[in-house]
Amino acid sequence: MTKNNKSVYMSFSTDVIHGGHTSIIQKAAELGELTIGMLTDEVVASYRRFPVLKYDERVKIMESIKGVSKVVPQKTLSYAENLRLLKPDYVVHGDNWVTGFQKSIREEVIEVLKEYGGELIEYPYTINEEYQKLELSQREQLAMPDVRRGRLKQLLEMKQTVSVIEAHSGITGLIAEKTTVLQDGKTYQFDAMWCSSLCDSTAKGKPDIELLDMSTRFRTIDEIMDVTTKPIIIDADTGGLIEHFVYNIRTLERMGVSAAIIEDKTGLKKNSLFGTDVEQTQDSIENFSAKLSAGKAALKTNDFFLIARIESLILEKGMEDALTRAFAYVNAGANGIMIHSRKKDPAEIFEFCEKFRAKDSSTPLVVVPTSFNTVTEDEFAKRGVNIVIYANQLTRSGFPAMQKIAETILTHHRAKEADDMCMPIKEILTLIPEDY
Ligand code: SPV
Ligand code: MG
Repeated sequence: MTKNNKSVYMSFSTDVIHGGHTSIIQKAAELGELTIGMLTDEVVASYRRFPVLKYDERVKIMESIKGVSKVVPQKTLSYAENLRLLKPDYVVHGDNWVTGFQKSIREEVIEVLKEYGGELIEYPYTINEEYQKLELSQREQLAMPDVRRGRLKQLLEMKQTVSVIEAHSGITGLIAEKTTVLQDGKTYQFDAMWCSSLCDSTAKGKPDIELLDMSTRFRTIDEIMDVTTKPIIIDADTGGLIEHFVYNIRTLERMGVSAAIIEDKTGLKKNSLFGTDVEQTQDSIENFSAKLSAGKAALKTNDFFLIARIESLILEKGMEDALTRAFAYVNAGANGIMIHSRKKDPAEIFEFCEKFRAKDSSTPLVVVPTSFNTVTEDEFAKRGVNIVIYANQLTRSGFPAMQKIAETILTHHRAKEADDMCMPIKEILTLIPEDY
C-alpha cells in the first residue's frame, strides 16, 4: 500500500504503449496503489481489433511500467466483476468515454463505484495524431499475409466458437470488420469473413455454378483484404480439378487466406440449398480424399486450414454416409469438417456433431446455419461446433433494399420518396475514413 492507503484501478487493452498511456498511469499512481485490469485477447478482439501482442506479453510490458503495482486479467469490457472484487477507491480513465461506444460501460462503472463509495476520476483526453498513426500501423501489420493467415488458428485456440460473416466486396468487408455490438457489458464482433461462392457470383450477376474463375475469386479476396484485417475463409466450391487445385490452394495461402472449404461434389456444381431439386453428383470418397491429400501436400505453412465439406445430408445419402466420409476426409488430411444441411430443423446437424465428436474430439467442425437458423452460437458450441458461418445474409439484405429504392424512384419519377430510405449523403461521404 502507498502512504495514503488508497487503491486505484485502470483498464488497458493496448499493445503499443505510448506517452499518453504512461502519463495517465503516472497520474493514477499518484492517487494510490495502482492495479491494471488487462483486457484478455478475446475481449480486445471482440471490440477493437485482434491484439498484435498476446495477453501475456501485454501484461509483462505493463508490469514493467513505473507506477504499476499489479496487473490482473479483465475478462469483459465491463469493469463490474473486477471492481466488486477489488473495491478500488478510484477508477481512472480518460474523458473520451463520456460519449460514444463505451458510454454505457462508464455508466456501469459509476453505478458499481456507488455500491461501496468509490470514485471515478477522469482526465482530459487529447487526440494525438502520432498515436493514431501508431494504431494504424498495427492494423496494417494485422493485414499482412503472414500475420493474417495464422489468425484463424489462433482464434480457434482462443474461442469456443468462431463466428464468420460473408463478405463479397470492400464495403461488405468493412461491415464485417467493424460492426460491433455492446450487450450486457460484453462486446461482439465477427471474427472472420467468408468469401462465399454464392455471394461472389451474385454480386457479379452470375449463377452459383462454379462459373467465376479462380482469378476472379482472387480479385474479390484482394479487394476485401485491401481494406480489412480479419481472417478470410474461402468457399472454394469443389476445388475443381486436382491438377488445378494444387496451384490455387498455394496462391490462396500466399495471399494470406486462412482456410479453404471444398465440397465433395463433382461435375457441374449447383448451390447446395437446391438440394435434390436439381441434379448434383457427389464425388467418391477416394477421389475427394485424393484431392484433399494433394491440397495438403501443396501447402507451405501449418497455418492454412483445408476443410472438407460433406454434402451427404444435402443429397439425402444418410447420416452413416456423412460420418464415413467425415472420418475418411480427416484421415486424408482435412483440417476441419463442414457438415451442411438444408433442413430448418437442426436435428440432423446435431446428430452428426454428436456422432462425430464421439470419435473425434479435436478436428474443428463448421456449420452454415442458413436453414437451421434458430440455433444460437452457444448451442452450437455445446455440441462441439467450432466455426459458425453466416454465409449470405449481407447479400440477401443488401440487394432487396436496392431493388426497393429502384422501384420507388420509378414509381414517383423522382428520388424524394426514396431519400428517407437512403443513407444521408454526408454519412456516405464519411463512411469510409481516409485511413480506415
Ligand atoms: C455459399 O455461401 O456459397 C455456400 C453455402 O456454399 S450454401 O449457399 O449454403 O451452399
Ligand atoms: Mg458456395
